Amino acid sequence: MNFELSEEHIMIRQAARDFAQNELKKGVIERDSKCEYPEKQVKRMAELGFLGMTVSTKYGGGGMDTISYALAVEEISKIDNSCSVILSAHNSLACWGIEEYGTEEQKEKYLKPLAIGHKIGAFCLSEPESGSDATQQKTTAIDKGDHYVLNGVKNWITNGLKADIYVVIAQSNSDLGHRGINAFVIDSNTNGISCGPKEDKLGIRSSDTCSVIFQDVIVPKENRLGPEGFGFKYAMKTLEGGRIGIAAQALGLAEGAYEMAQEYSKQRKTFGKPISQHQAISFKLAEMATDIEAARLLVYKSANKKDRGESYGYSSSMAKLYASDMAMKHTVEAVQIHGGNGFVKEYHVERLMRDAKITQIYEGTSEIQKIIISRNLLK
Ligand code: COS
Repeated sequence: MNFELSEEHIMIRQAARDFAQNELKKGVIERDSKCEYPEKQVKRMAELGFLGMTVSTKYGGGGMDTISYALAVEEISKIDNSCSVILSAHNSLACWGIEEYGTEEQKEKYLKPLAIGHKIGAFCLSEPESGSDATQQKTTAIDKGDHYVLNGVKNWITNGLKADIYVVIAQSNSDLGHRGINAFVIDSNTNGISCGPKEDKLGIRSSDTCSVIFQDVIVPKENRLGPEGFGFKYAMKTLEGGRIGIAAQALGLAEGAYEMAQEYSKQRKTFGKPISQHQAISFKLAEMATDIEAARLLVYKSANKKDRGESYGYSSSMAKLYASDMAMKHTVEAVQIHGGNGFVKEYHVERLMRDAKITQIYEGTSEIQKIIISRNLLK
């Protein structure tokens, strides 16, 4: 068993750390306040190769492993969780499934521009009445011979407004339940597709999250991903990997908050000494550091399982459950350590606390992760 990162992993982590420190930090508070999409920063992520980092080199991607991806998400999340979720949704939710299940033609047409970051991808699964219970898809994709016609509304779509390419999950035959569901890859400018307004969110405020509406959208048969009726499994497999990205995000933002709290506690004095010298604070820091380390091991372990071709759904759910609950708990503590300063935007930790909440919700709530983990234990 080897717990050390390779030279290459260390280099990737450093590149992501430098990018986050030098190019994301400046302006992050303002972008968050104004819900301003990080247009320039996303372009830079494309130039630096982060956007298609997990896509194989055959299709123009970086050909990097899941550990590298987790490290990049972790580092970027210390500073800017809107950028890290854009990166994570693009890689895990859009690119991965197209590469895994798409035809050569679909990969040529859709994956290649995603891999080089010329186009942005989004994953359209959730609906107003189908979030945790993803089998209950109300969006329909009716088979009309050589094409399908899609109608319905998707909710909470990360990259919804900016995406050029959507992966869409829809029901084609409700008599078959989840076995009637299909997955499609669709240009976002196809006739009949429109977006709702950008959501005004508690956290990750500068990423664009919106509804996507499909009205009599004609989708050729060749745009179906995988065989007929494979859509639900396509979505579940996609989320298994997506959860590694969200777990890495939670890990990174907890680390970001911890580093700020540690630094602050060494500067701030009360009762004649730095607050880090009071056990009330040093014990908090000790707990934070220990929980962060535990989350890191879970995140890297699930990424490593994926890289080794082992089954990783159970492991990625554990990583996401632990890392996201840990991130929520410890970002609250980081604000507490900052006292009144923690409550103002200038000190960044309140933003990380707000951002942490979504990691317990998207790509399956903590409760959903417990369902997945307990089913695995009890089967
Ligand atoms: N990989 C592949 N197939 C899977 C799978 C997985 N991880 N999980 C379930 N399936 C398959 C099952 O094998 C079953 O197929 P068959 O009937 O052909 O055997 C089918 O999917 C239905 O499985 P199951 O009965 O277990 O589904 P449930 O509806 O009971 O619930 C959970 C499964 C809760 C795990 C699933 O609905 C889930 O993950 N929901 C959360 C969705 C989510 O994260 N939403 C937020 C989206 S943000 S993008």
